Parts: sequence; structure tokens; C-alpha cells
Amino acid sequence: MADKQQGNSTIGVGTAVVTQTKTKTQKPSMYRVLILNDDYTPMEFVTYILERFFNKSREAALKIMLHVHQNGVGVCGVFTFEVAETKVAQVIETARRHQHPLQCTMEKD
Ligand code: TYC
Repeated sequence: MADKQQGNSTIGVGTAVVTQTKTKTQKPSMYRVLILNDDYTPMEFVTYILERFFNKSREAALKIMLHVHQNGVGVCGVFTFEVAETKVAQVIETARRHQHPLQCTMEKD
């Protein structure tokens, strides 16, 4: 074995060590973005937020909003960490600009 081998190492003549490369792919952790109920934010505003930032249809947005209104908390979507963080910040900032107390948070899926 005088020749070079790609990915393997050659030791002396006639002796080869075969190395295997294990490709480990890691799935990213996912995070649920939650909206919380409060007594003041208008239902229409919450519905708009779900359409605008979570790409929900009018029907899906209304369903989630009513769920949150009745149960206190609901899932807007599941995202990688940075996307979830960005969405939480966008919701809180938009609510703040409109002077609504709407709160939004994230938790590991
Ligand atoms: N409870 C609010 C109201 O009665 C509506 C509401 C729904 C507020 C969902 C926040 O995440 C929320 N106007």
C-alpha cells in the first residue's frame, strides 16, 4: 500500500487503518411562543397580532385568541430559539406602541 488513500491513513506497506467519519447532525431545540390573557387588550388587536406575526388565517387567529381569552394562555407557534425570541420582542413592542398590556413569552417545547 504505497499509494495515498483519501480519508484513510497508510502505515507501512500492506497495512492500512480505515477511519470512518461519523457525521453528527443536531436538531435545534424548539420553543413555543405563548400569548397571555389580560383584561384590557382588545380581542381585535390580539387577532391582528396572530395574523401579522404568526401567519395565521383570520379563522385560526380568532380561534387562538378565544382560547387564550377563556384559558389564560395559548400557543402562537413553535420556532427555533432566535426566531421565537424575535417574535416575542415584536409582539411586546407592537403592543407597547399601541398601549396594550398584551404579554407574550416563550418556553422550551
Ligand atoms: N381578555 C381580553 C378582552 O376581553 C381579550 C384578550 C384575548 C386579551 C387574548 C389578551 O392574549 C389575549 N378584551
